[in-house]
Amino acid sequence: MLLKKTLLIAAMLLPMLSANAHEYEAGSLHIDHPWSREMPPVAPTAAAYFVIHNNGQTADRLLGASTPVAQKAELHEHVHAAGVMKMQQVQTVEVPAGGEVTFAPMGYHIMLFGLKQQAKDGERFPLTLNFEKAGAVEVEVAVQKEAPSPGTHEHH
Ligand SMILES: [Cu+2]
Repeated sequence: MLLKKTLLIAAMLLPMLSANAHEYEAGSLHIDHPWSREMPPVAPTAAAYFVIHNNGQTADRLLGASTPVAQKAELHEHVHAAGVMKMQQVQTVEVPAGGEVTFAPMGYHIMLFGLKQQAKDGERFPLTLNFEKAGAVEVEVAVQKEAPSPGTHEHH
């Protein structure tokens, strides 16, 4: 009976916890709050966002990404061309020494194609980011309805 109650509370807390910021360290890289917007179940693609800080003395480079939930993951950017917004694939994204790169809606993003199913608000899925120097870094992408509010998080 007590165990049942504990499990119930854990199940109630879980969605709240996953809405919180989470972060990852890999060498001199710090990856902040990977997230993805909840999409309709029929949507063929999704996008993942995060911020990469490089606290090191040398630049690193994001070379690609992969996830078991999609057939293909590409690095994309949004570009303005003749007044039209479109997105296109980029081969690599540099993370400058002592700098940061933001993946966010209307900017850089990881585009996921061939999803087996759309994740729902409160769920998480694994994503592996492949860096030139830091190597493969696995993060969990939090699925949420709204973009995370900026500035909830302090950095040095
Ligand atoms: Cu895209």
